Amino acid sequence: MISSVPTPDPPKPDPPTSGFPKPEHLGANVRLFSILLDQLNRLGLRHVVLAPGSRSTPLAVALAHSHLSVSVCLDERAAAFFACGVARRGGEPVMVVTTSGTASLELVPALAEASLSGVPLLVVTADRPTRLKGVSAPQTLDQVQVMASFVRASISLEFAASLTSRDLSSVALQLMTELRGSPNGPGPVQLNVGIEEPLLGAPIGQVDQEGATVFSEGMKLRRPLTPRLGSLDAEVVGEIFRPGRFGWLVFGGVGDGSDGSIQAATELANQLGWVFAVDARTKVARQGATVIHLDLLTRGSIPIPEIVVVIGDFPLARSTMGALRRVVEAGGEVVTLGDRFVVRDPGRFVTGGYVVDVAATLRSALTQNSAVLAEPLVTPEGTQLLALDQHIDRTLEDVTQAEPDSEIAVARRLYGLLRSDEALFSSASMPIRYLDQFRGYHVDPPLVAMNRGANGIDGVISTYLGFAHAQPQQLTALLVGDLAALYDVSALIHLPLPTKGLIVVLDNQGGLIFDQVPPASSISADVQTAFFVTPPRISPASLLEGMGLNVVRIANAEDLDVLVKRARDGEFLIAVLEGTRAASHAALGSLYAQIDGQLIKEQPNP
Ligand SMILES: Cc1ncc(C[n+]2csc(CCOP(=O)(O)OP(=O)(O)O)c2C)c(N)n1
Repeated sequence: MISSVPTPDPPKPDPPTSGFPKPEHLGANVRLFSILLDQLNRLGLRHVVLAPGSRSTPLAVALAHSHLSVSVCLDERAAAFFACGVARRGGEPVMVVTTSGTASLELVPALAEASLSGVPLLVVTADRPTRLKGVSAPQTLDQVQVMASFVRASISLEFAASLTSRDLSSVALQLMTELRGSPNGPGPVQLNVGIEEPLLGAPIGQVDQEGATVFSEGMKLRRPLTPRLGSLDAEVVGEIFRPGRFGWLVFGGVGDGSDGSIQAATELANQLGWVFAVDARTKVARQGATVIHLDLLTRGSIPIPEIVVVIGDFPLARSTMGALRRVVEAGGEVVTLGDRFVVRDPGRFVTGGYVVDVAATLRSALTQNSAVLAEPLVTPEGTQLLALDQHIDRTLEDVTQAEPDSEIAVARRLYGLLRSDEALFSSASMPIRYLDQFRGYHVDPPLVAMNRGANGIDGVISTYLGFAHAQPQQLTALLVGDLAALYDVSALIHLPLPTKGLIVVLDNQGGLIFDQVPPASSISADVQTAFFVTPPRISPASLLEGMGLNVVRIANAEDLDVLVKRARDGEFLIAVLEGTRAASHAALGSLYAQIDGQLIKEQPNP
């Protein structure tokens, strides 16, 4: 289907019948791209985002006649982030198509995000043919080099009559292989296509019958190379998950753990008396041994484990990173397990890492230990941390009940209201910190996601819209700061809007994060405001209202209840909490003081 305006699912126009030739007869270039699309579709491509242009004409025409789902977006930066969002939610590769020149360069921020967070984004950039490179031909620049450090692979093709459907089938296979399973795991890939004039290509019939005119009907489906990982060696598993020592299993950004890793980690932590700690982006209902406030717990002097096994992303919080460093300084281990050949050691203290099938490794540890353990172990450290975690949650509940108009209360309530079939996208900065630190226990939690690869505040709304587009039947919400919202507000002009959507803007008049980072205390208030916080000239609520969107100013967290229900019933709403930086900063300060007080009170005397 085609969506060129911000509506969820505009109808696909009927393919031209009388008066127009069929797409495969429009010209050789259209036919070539149709063959490639067909092959990619057979290998799993379903969705394409197109940014209009001239050099890309045959690609657009082929798309218009394809049976793929196509969204159209003028702004290439937004188009690429949108595609990233669709791919992130759906797990399958998504293609974004641009014309030549600066249009192609606009893809770079989303490519960086896709590269760092392992999203299979296929960027197709139309280009002038090679013979017109370096001779000042208009709208011609190096579109390949600029993307080189972010793509897993880059393929350059010239559309020419000598290309056969067999070649294109092989190119499709190569693209899918790189998108899905190159050694560094899924990630972005570029296809740069040089296109000669006439743009639609030579009239069909005049081209070589052995070449482009051979359509892909009946071609046998081939399979992309797929890396297969196994479990870690039994001996090493036995050494890492040795009963009798205290450890933490720390999961970051693992999603719903559909590979079974979350389930296995829950059971393993329970079996060994370890702590299983998860961030907001790891979807685990509170079961037995799960700690959700590790970032707050590590602010106090809690018992440090002998070993920490980190799966996925490392924590954002300085307090937790400090605690992990102390583990190593005390002679313990911090070990990473992951399914991609990527170095994960942001604090430069990791003592070992393995690229393995994580779920299989955790299950193998469970099996080994169940042979030697008659019943689950109980450790005093594990018991203490779980009790503290629950204590912190009660404090958070009391504080947010008492101050329901705070950003913390709004973030906590939004998370609490959403269900496991729904999703919450978050911007970087304070929104994800609120969710990581203050979200509260949830027996049926939503999927939480963000652009964590590069932590950009650009493209947040676009990615959210793509994330929502991939699951139109379920409500998808966004929690976003005022600057991140304004940065990408044009996405709401160009991209399809969700059928069931809720954007919650925390308008604290600038970047609150800059008050929370250590340099803030040494910078004068004037410089801090003008050079870092940058309060916007326009309030997001008025701007969004002016754009004709359905904006609701909320006064407190409870106002979200009815908005979530309305959005769930099929509306797209924007809720704005208008406050001040000073108030939010003060609320955070007093909450941290209370929690730190609790942690000290709860500690046994040394
Ligand atoms: C593209 C990009 N530019 C700049 C930054 C640096 N940065 C990080 S957070 C932030 C301010 C965010 O403000 P807002 O969205 O209002 O969230 P708040 O800090 O108030 O939670 C900026 C400018 C970034 N991460 N990405």
